Amino acid sequence: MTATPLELQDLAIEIAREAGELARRRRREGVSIAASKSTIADIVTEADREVEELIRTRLAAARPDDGFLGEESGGDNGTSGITWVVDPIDGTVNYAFGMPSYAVSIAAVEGSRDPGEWRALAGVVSAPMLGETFRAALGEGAWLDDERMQVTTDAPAGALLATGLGYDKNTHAGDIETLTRVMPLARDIRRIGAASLDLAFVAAGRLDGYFERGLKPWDIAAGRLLVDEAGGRTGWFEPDAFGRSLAIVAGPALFEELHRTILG
Ligand code: LIP
Repeated sequence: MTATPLELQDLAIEIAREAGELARRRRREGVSIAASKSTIADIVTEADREVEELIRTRLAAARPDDGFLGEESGGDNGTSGITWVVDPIDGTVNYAFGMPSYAVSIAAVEGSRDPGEWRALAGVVSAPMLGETFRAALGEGAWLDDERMQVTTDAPAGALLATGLGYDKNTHAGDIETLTRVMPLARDIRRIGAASLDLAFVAAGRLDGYFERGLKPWDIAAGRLLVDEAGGRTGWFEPDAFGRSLAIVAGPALFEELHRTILG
């Protein structure tokens, strides 16, 4: 079943908005933590599971031959060569604490299931509490409502950067040391708590750049296409001693500076 990137994008928008509404409704009714994952701080709520199930069901009905890779329910290989990579609620800790910075992230990719190698065709990041849906289709630009997004190209007062510290306490000292080295480039730092939104905000020029170790494919699948289509650069680099790949995201010049500063 073939489809253009724009058709895939439109399907993702429709499903992401419905999923976002479900997440919002469930949050109003009260959150229950279903389990901890990699560490006690790394949680999954009942809503994460329910929202992923909704997305998976809708995608399977619309495109039964495609593969699926989701944060909560794993994956299966399809036969079409297209895989949907889904984070039902990116920013689960924000969600659980009642913070508005969470988003549904849905991407359609082709080729490998490895984020360093796949080709993204469409990506949507929908933030129900912000009332915003960021979207991109390969070769069609990145958009927020009717506005075409564009990454920043200079930061005369220093770059407004975002980063994240993962859930594993053993990695915090190293990440803080990296942050110390990056600070001379920075105007200030933000920790938004949802990687998909960090990427969407770089695409929209609300942030100049972003870097974080230990992200998962579903955290960044949609957001990377937003940044690429907004004229930025995204890199996914070799894992560190803890097995955590490094994502660097920025406009072209700042990307080089961050790369040099973090990886030497
Ligand atoms: C989270 C990210 C967050 C990052 C965490 C985690 P989740 O995704 O978006 O920014 O620091 O490591 O991956 O678990 O909320 O979907």
